[in-house]
Amino acid sequence: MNDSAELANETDPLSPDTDSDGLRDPDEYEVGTDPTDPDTDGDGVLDSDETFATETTDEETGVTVNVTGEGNVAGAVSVNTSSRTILETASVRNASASRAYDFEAEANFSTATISLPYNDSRVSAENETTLGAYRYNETLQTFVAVTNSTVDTRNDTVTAETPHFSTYTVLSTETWESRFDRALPDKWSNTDNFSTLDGRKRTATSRRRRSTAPESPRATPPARSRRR
Ligand SMILES: [Ca+2]
Ligand SMILES: [Ca+2]
Ligand SMILES: [Ca+2]
Repeated sequence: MNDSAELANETDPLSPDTDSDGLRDPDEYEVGTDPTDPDTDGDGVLDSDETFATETTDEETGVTVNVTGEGNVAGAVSVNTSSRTILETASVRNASASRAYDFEAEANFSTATISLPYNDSRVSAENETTLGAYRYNETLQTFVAVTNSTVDTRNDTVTAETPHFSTYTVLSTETWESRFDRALPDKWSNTDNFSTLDGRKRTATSRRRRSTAPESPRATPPARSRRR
């Protein structure tokens, strides 16, 4: 905002927070409060402590974020194209219908709704409705489906609600989950299947189990070759 616009709105061009309520002038315009009144709605709660739903669309990625929190949280959100190494794996590439995005917010929020654009040429028409938003799980080191994500096949976006930020992408649920259906040797137990996907190291769970002697005198499982 330039000085003449500030003057037209009776705000001080030298102060980023004219009414000293903790919400900067440009943020006041974003959330619709009065930059010259510290308590716009007169309820005794400062404008900066009021809860607002704010939205931002990242121009470079086309990702839209709608967040609910105190002040202009959307103004504190950043979206960047992710470069996580898991994106290079065949199972992610095969199922992927969008880039992956790293979300960050330099402010607290209660809920966020993210809308991720996808490339519909990456999926067959019958699979398009089964696209889903996936969140990178740091503990499991893989993408996990976000519950209740929705597909807008007209605008080619997948929308999901989340309480916290991480890396998100759009995957074909069918293709992504089919890697679990690959023929595995009968002798594999479920836990073994889980820990060897994508050549990942054994999970923390299995490491913990091994260390709790003398619970099981079982020897280390024999090495298994992985067939693809
Ligand atoms: Ca203010
Ligand atoms: Ca104000
Ligand atoms: Ca108020």
